Amino acid sequence: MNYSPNPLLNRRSLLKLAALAGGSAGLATLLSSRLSYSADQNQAIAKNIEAIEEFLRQIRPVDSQNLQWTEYSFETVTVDRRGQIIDRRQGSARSWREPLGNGSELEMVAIPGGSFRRGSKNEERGDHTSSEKPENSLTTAAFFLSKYPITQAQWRAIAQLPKINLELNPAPSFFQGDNLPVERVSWYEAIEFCQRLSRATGKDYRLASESRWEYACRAGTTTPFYCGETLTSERANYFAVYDPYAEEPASAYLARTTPVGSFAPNNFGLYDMHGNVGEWCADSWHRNYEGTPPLDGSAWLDRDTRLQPRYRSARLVRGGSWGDEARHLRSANRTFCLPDQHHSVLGLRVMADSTG
Ligand SMILES: [Ca+2]
Repeated sequence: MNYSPNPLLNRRSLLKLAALAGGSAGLATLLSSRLSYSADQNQAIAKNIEAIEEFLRQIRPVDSQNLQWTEYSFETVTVDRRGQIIDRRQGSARSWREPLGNGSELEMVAIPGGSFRRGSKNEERGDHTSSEKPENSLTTAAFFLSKYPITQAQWRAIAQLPKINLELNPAPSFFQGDNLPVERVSWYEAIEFCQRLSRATGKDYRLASESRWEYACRAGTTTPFYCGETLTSERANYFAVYDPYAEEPASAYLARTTPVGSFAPNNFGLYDMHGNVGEWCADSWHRNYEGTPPLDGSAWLDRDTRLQPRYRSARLVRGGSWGDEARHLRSANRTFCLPDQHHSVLGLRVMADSTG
């Protein structure tokens, strides 16, 4: 990283800073903070939820034959429980680029199809509410996922396009910078982004399903993190000064978002899956994997009637953020926010289906 970290902050100054950023620290405390920046337009779009769910169900695969492919190389690392590097590997991945019109472009990575175990084992620390149980086996077809969370330059390009259902603020983020991830966007606004992007490009873009998100994050690994048994601030942007996950020392805390791609990627060549901003997924929140979750990589869209009515509209958020402790960044970790919530810890990444 070519960034100078802030001096270590204690919990008190963190909370003060996070309050300035629009709420309490991290996704984990977001719900208890009862913060909701509902705008009138969000209320209007909430009435349109059937149309949105239809949009999420209907997805035409992008023809992988008609794309301009490039291959890129990267180094991935594996760490032990102390956060020490025990393995370095050269990886490569294939991607294609979608021009967005203002000089920015969207890079989409080919994610191979495959099977995996979703969820966490009892011996994996951090699943305090058993939301990651029971583990289940899934198989997904190949798909495309954006290499990075959506940046502010990308957001601005799409926000300038004509409205479909909802106005988009071209500069909604608390931390400003073209190459920083966009944040303070609601789930409804993330959907509007996908709708405008799809209309402008003629390709169907969606938010990832949580199952594909986890599959893509794990990239073949079964450890708590794609880089192994724990994290340090050299591996991801998160609240590394508090509550170590394993035996790693406390490390630097930046208290802000970082330019996308600042840390080593996973085996699929995806960056910032752990930390930086949490990422909206398409699915409705279900409090665990009991019931009938789809096992083919598609989004679980029906409502969880076991939840209090207030939370039935909640949507999945994955990957943890700059304000979360390591356990909230685990590949299996699940959390949720209400679909009209905006926060400086919340962004998005986009997915497209593939013909193969
Ligand atoms: Ca992330």
